Amino acid sequence: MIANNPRPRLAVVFAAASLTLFGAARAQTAAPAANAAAPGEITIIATEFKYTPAKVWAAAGRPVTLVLDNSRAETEHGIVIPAFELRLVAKPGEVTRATAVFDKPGEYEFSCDLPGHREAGMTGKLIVTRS
Ligand SMILES: [Cu+2]
Repeated sequence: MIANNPRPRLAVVFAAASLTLFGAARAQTAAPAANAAAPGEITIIATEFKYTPAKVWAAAGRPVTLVLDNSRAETEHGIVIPAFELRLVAKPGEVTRATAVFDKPGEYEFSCDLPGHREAGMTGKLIVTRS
C-alpha cells in the first residue's frame, strides 16, 4: 500500500514519453500492453542498477528497434539477449539502438553483462508474441 506502486507507474510514463520522442507514434497510454501494439521501437532506460521497463513485448517476425537509453546512467550499461545473440552497449549519457527480428515467440531473459550488474538487479524479460 505504501511506496511500491507509484514508482513503476511513473517509470512506464517515462518510457512512453521516450517512445513518442523517438517518433514511434501512438504510444498514447501508459499501460504495459501499449508496448505490445507499438510499432517498431522499444525503449529501455538503464540506470544503476535496473531497467525501466524491465518487461517488454515485441511481435514475432517484425523488425523491432531496441533502444538502450543510458542518458541518465552514471556508468556503462548493456542489454544482452543470449537467445537472439543480441548485445547492445551504451556509455553513460549515450543512447544506442539496434534493429532485430525476433522470430520465435516465447519469453526471453535479457541482462547487463558488465561485471556485477546482473547480480545487482539488471535483468529483464522480453516477451515475443505471435504476430
Ligand atoms: Cu549495467
